[in-house]
Amino acid sequence: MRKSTTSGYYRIRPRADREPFLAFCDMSGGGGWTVIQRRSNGKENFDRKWDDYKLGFGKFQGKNDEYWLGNDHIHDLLARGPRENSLKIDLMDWHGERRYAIYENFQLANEQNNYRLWFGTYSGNAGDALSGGSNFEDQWSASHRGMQFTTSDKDHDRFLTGNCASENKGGWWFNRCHAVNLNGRYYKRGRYKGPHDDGLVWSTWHGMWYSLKYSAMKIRASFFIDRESGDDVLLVGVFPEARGMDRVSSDSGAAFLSSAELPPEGDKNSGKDDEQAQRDTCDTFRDMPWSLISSVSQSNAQRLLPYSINQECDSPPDQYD
Ligand SMILES: [Ca+2]
Repeated sequence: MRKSTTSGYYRIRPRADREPFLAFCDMSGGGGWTVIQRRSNGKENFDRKWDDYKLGFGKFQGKNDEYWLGNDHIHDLLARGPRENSLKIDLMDWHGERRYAIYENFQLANEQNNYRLWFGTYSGNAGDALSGGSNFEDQWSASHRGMQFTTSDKDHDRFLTGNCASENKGGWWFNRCHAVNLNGRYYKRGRYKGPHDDGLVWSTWHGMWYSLKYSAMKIRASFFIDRESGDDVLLVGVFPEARGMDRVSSDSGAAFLSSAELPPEGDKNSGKDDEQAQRDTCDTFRDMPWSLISSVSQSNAQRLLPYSINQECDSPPDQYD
C-alpha cells in the first residue's frame, strides 16, 4: 500500500458560518476517517452534562488522547454535502485483541431533535451491538437505532423511572438502557462488578460486564468521487497555497476542479482504466496540506465554501481492510 496523507489533528470546518475545530484524521485502513470519539487511558472524565457533549471535550493533542468531538460538530460533519456517511468503530480489549464494526448511513439529528441517532447496515467482527444484540427482547430495550441523546441533566431515554446516563456515567443514545456504551466509566481492567453495567461496553463481543481498553468512533463519506454527474466538481479543500494547480482558485481561497478536468476515465487513448485514473487524481492532490474531500455540485460548492474534510485516496471507500 502506498503512503497516504499523514494521520493527525486537522482544523476542519464543515460549515462556513461556524468556527473551525480540531479533529483527528485517521489515514490508516484506507484513510479519510474523522475521529469523533476516543477512549484509551481513562484520563478524561466522560461523566458530563449536555452542554459538554454538545460542544465537545477532551484533549486534542496526542494520537491517543481521549475526547468527544461534540454533538454539534458531529451533526455538521454528517450534514455536509449530499451524501451518506459511514461510521467505523474500533475496539480493543485488555489482551490487545481488536475488533471493529462498520455502519452505513450513519446520521445524527440536530439539537432540537436531541441528536437522534440513525444508522443502517452493519458489517464487521465485533457484532451488531448498536442494534441491541441478537434477540428481540434485547433489541426492543437496548437497540440504539432511533434513540435520542441523553445526559445526566437531560433525560431522553426510554427508561421511565430513571436516567440511563446517570446510571451509566456518560452521555449516549440510551434506550432502556443499552447494549453499547462507549462513553461509560473507564475501568482499568476487563471484567468489572458494580450496581450498574456502566463500563465501556460493547455487549456482542465481551458482554455487559467487560469494560474495553480502547474505543474509537470515526466517520467518512460513503462514496469517493461521483464521476457520473457532469455537474459535479471535485472540491479540494481550503489551503493557503495550491501547489501545481494553475486552474484553481476562488476568492475564498478554496480550490475546485470540474469533472471535465479529472483524469480521463477509461480513456482508450491513454490506455488507463478507471482505477488508474483515480490514482492519478489522488496523486495530483496527495501532497497538498488539505487532502481532497468530496464531490458536490457546482452550486453546492459555492454554498459550502470554505470547506475542508479529509477523504481517502488509496482505496475505494467500500473496502475497509
Ligand atoms: Ca429516563
